[in-house]
Amino acid sequence: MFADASSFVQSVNSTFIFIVSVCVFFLALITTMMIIFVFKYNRKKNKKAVNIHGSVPLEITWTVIPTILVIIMFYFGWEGYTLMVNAPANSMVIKVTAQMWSWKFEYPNGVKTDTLYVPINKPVKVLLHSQDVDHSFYVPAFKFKKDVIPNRNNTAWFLPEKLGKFDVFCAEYCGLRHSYMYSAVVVMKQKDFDTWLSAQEEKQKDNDTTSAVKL
Ligand SMILES: [Cu+2]
Repeated sequence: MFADASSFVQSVNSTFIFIVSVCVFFLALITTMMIIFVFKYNRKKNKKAVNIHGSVPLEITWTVIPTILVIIMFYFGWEGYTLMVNAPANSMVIKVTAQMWSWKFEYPNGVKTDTLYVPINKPVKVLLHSQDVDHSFYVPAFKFKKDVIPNRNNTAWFLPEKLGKFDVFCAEYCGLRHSYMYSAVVVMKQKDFDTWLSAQEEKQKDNDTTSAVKL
């Protein structure tokens, strides 16, 4: 959960921890108060019920504190969101096509793969297309998720900061084999990536020629 596999991980984690801490704090506070009140205002000790008719300081307190807290949560969310939607100009553009029930990735030189390969420390902008129904491109290790909707061209970006192989899931229920719709993103050194990409280009060119000859 805390592995910094992309540049978004830190900010998403700190926002998440902040929200969970606030929730846990209030859960503990309210539960404790409830238990105390159950004993303190027990019917045996307080034979006659008393009504109170509002309290201005109390009303202000429980309006102002939650308002401030949700504004802080909104601020963190908004800041993270604007960062996630604005891809840097030097991003490598990869077309991602989702269909029931697989992913296809297409690189600037036309190479197509089922697994996503990217170089480390280089921003990657994804152009998301769906051929059929709603899907969602989700890389948990990158704290990255974006819906892939038919007839709508969503874009997003991420910056991989750790070498390795990470899961890619579809995070939008898209039919019977939705749970099989997974792939992987492999983060490589720039040099290895360049070698891999040109090798793939050669290979796919060869395949094209062979299939053309067959025809
Ligand atoms: Cu899907």
